[in-house]
Amino acid sequence: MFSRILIANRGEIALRIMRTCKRLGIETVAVYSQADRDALYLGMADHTICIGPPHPAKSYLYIKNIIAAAEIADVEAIHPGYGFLSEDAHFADICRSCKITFVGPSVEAMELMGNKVRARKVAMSAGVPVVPGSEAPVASDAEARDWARKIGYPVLIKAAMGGGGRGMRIAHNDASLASNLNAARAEAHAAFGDGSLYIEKYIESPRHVEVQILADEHGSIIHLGERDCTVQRRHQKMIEESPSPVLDRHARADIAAAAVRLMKAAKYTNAGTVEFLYDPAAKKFYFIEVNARLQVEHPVTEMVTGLDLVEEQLRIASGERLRWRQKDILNSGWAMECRVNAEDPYAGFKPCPGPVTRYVPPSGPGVRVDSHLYSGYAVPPYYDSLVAKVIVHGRDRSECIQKMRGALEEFILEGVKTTIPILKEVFEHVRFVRGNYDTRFIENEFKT
Ligand code: MV4
Repeated sequence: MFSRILIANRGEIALRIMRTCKRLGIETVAVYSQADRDALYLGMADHTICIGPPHPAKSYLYIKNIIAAAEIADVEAIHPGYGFLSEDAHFADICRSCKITFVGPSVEAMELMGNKVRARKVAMSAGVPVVPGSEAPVASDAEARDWARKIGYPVLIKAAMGGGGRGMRIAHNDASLASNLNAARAEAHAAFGDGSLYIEKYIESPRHVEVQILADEHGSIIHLGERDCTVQRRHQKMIEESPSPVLDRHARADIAAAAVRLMKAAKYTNAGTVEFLYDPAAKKFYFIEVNARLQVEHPVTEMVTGLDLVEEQLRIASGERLRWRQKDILNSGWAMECRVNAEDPYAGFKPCPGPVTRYVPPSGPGVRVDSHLYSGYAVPPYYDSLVAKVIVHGRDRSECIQKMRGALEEFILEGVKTTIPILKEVFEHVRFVRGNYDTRFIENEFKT
C-alpha cells in the first residue's frame, strides 16, 4: 500500500478520499486553488500546496502545477477524484512517465473508453447489447443520413469524445439531421478538440441504470450491483439508488454480467461504471458508455455492499489482488442518495454561491452526509455547486424514502439557496414513491 498520496481534487470528494487515507495510515497531500484557502479538507491533510488561481484551468486542471506539487511532496500516487483530471488519459500518461501511480484505470483503457465509438465496438465484440446506431464515426452528412434511415428516426447525434449527455442532439427527419450535424460537429470540436460524431436510435423513455465494477491488475473482476440514476435534470443527476426499482432478478443478473463481460474485454482495471439505458416496457437494456472514474454516487453502492470504494481503488492501484470474489459480495437492503446543490431550484437552478451562515447536517441510523460545508464557510463561485450528498440505507425502498424525508427535513443549511426544497417535493411525489418515472420526470412534473 502507498505511504503518501496526493489528492488532485477539492470539496466533498477530497475530504471523502482523505478519510479513507487516514484510516489506512496513508499520508495525504492536498492541493488547493486560491479560492479554496478555507476549505475543510486542508485541515485534515498532512501537507497542503497551493496550485494556482481560482479558475480550474489554472489550478485543478493545470497538469504542470499538479505534477510539480506531486514531485515536491514526493508522493507515490495521485487520486484524481471525479471531474477535473479524473478521465484525462493524457494526465494519466504523464503520471506514468513521472513514475507516479494514477489511481484509476490504465492509460490504454482510459483512451479506449474515452472514445464512445470504440467503446461501442468493444461492447459489440463482447456480446453486450448496444443502442442500434452507426458502427464508426459518421464521415459525411450522407453517411449519417443513410444510417438514420436504416435505424429509423428519431435518432440522437452524439460526440465520440463526449459523454454525460454533453453535445447530444436529437433529429426527427433528414432535414433536422443535416442542420443538427453541423452544429453538433462545431460544438464537439470546441468542447473536445475532436468533431467526430456518431448516431444512435433515440430511446424514448429510458431508465438510467449503471453497474459498478472493480477489477484488479491480475485479471480478476467483480461487479457491486447497479445504481438507478433516472432522476436527473439537464444531465445532472439529482437522486440515485441501489438496487434499481425497475429490474427483476433476471434483468439484474443479465445487466451485471454484460457489464463484467465488457470491462473484461476492455482489459479495464480499478473502479469503473458501465452505463446502460433500460427500457422497462421491453425489458431491454443497451450499453451507452463507461465512466472510467469513481463516481459522485458511489456511496449508494458502499451502503448496500459495506465496501469502501476508495480503499478498493487504492489497493488495486498499489498492485494488490481483489480481496473478494463475486460470491462474497452480498448486497443488502436499499440505499438512496440526494445531491444537494447551492442552486435556486425555483429560478432555473441558478447557482447561489456565498457564505453558509448555519450548517447542521442530519444524522441517525443509516444516514450519511458527505459534505465539505461548515457554518461560516463561503461557497466559492468557480466550481460545481454540489455542496452535500445525503445518503440513507434501509431495509427496503420505502424505509429509504422515510429516512430521506426525515433527513431532508432535519437538514439545516442557511445562507445559500439549495436544492433541498425540490428534493423534498420529489420524495412526496406519488410517481417517485411508486418508482414510476423516466428521464424526463423532473422537467415534466416540476415547475423550475
Ligand atoms: C440516450 C438517450 C436516448 N437514446 N441515448 C444522457 C446521459 C448520457 N450518458 C446518455 N444520455 C442519453 N442517451 C439514446 N440512444 C437518452 C439519454 C438521456 C438520459 C439518459 C439517462 C438519464 C437521463 C437522461 C436525460 C436525457 C437524455
